[in-house]
Amino acid sequence: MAGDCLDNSMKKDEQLNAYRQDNTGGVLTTNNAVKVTDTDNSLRAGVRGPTLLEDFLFREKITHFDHERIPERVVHARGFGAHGVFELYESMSEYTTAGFLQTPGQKTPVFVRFSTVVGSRGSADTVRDVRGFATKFYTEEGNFDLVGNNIPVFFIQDAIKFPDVVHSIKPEPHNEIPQATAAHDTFWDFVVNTPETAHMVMWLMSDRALPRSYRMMEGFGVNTFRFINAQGTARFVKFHWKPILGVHSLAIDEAQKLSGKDPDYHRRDLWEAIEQGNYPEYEFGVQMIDEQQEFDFDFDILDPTKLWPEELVPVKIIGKMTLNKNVDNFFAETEQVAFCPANIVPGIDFSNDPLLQGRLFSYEDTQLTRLGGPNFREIPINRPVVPVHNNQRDGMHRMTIHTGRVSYFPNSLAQNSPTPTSQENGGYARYTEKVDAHIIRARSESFSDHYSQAAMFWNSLSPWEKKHVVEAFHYEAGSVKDMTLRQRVVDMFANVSVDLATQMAEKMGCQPPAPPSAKTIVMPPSPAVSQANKPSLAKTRKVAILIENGVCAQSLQAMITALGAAGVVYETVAATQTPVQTKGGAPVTPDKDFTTTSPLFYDGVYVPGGDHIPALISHYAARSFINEQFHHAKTIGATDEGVDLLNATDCAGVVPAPSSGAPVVQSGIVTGQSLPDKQLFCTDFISELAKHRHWERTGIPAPAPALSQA
Ligand code: HDE
Repeated sequence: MAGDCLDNSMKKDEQLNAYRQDNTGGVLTTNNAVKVTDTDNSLRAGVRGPTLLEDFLFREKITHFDHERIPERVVHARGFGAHGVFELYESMSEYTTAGFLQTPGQKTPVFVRFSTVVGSRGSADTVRDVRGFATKFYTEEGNFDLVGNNIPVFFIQDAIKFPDVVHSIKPEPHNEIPQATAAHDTFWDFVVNTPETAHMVMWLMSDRALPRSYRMMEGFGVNTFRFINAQGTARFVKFHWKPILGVHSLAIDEAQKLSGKDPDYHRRDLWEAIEQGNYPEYEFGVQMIDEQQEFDFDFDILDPTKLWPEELVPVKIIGKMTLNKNVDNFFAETEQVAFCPANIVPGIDFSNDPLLQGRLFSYEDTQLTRLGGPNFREIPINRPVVPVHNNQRDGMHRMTIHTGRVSYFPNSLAQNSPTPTSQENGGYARYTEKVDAHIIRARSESFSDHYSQAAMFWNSLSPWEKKHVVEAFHYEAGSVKDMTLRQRVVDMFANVSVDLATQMAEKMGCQPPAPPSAKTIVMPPSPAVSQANKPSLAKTRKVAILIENGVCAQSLQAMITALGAAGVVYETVAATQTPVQTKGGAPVTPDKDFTTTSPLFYDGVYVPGGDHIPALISHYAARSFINEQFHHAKTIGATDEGVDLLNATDCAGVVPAPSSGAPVVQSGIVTGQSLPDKQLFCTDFISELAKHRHWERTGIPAPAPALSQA
């Protein structure tokens, strides 16, 4: 029995079962369940005559279609969701009474929706943007929504400014251009006039805003919440998700090209990983600060433009979330899911973080319009897994049929039920925080330092991360047409780093930055903010193997076996999809050809030796494949004659001379010649692949691939 309570992982799935419908094998009917004889021809007066208004089959089909769309989310419109389970590692009963955080091993079903913020529903996945990371925990005490982002801070300190920041970054209103990007005047106009944006803009210009995969990004609750324990003791808390695969990003050029080659790149990546059983995993962590320590820091712990450096306030890892099931229906689940930071459970509470306070109002408000009325919590994906009893009634799309005549409280006719309960019996009670203040429209002085943490972020980055930040400013702020604004961007970011601003000025055609004007404090670097310090694994990476007639079967097979054993996904790629004759083995049907795939879709490429290399060298698409992999800093491997292909590309001069004894590795390029132990080569290739990218190689924009210049 106790074991049953611990494992609620399937409870949401079982609940959804009641709503799932498989039409396979069914007879076509109307929504009234009347069987349909013909769904291809309207009812008309004579085969060439007018269509009749009485045709209810036609009317129903068209009317439903006409109303298939609902308003997209005003922000975070483009997203992708998946089901999963959260498992607790250790009891948090010392800190919170939240039921799902009590017993080690306890499992809670979850639904997660990842998103971009700015783009509309049909925009591309790989744009430079913040990513939403929203999780609904279906707990035994009701739904707890952790509606976070992949960046730990936010642009503004007060929610009343949210419409302003969003209007500035969305496409400009007169012509609705540009889509899904900050690279235009209105955004930077807002930034230079709103210094509190500085820290978040630094993160937005960093590689964090170009994730390689939803599986490889951190999540942050951003706002400060509270944990409350059974004794009523409160602690401030921030929530974190840490991906097991580490935090990794795309190159700028790669991300921009991917937007065209595969606008669904992140969706597809997540969908395929789950279908393949490569379930994405994220550890759940909390940072906690005692109420007595509220004022012990150089920053205000309620200010959402500040993070709590992990070196000062360690992240305590308390559980793990595994995403293990794709949705059955995108609209019913991912589009209709409604998250809200106000959805909390006993043991978790809000703080006076002014951004959080405003968010508590906005989500439900926007959902009333988006989901058509006050009953959206009855939509299957939004329903709690525990019963709901109250006196709320009626409204658009009400599903529940309440029996009885009592819909008010207090009452005698139903013995005062449904009845409120005490906190001891699991009732939610707000932390009895003392508030003694004057009503005022003003910001706390403790929120006025906008640059110290922005500088800390910059100072904590590795050299290649800094280089990418400069390149990002170059593209994003360098796209601003108004030169006065551009100069103001340069001058503003001199408050973060004069070195950064000087590099920006050179690239953006501006004057050297004005001396910093803001007062800052020097904070020690925080290694935790740098992606260079995160785990990096080969597992679930994707590799292309270039083949043609004459490819060495032994080398090909050795690599395929090694990649499979390391959990690396691979595809063979050739000029066409006609089976390829191998040297010394059976024919192989290529998984993809140069037209149906792109080097952008792979983390690495391997070129086995064999008699096929002259054919590959003569094929522009094959050379271009290697060039793109090279310029996007990806792992490249070649054995025997395969090395000749590398030397016929931009890699020439950087390719390590292959040795017959052991593989040679240089800047992520691995070569080997007639190796008796092919496993040795594969091991080196895979360990280079695990490094994600070899950024020291980037800087030269990759040439655009042409497909058929033989
Ligand atoms: Fe949101 N945000 N937000 N936000 N937000 C919405 O709610 C809002 C903020 C976040 O996958 C909207 O249902 C205000 C911070 C995510 O469905 C809206 C402020 C963080 C999602 C809204 C913020 C977020 C939203 C639009 C105060 C990270 C997508 C559609 C400045 C902690 C959830 C909707 C999903 C969505 C308001 C700031 C995360 C308009 C007023 C900070 C992940 O209600």
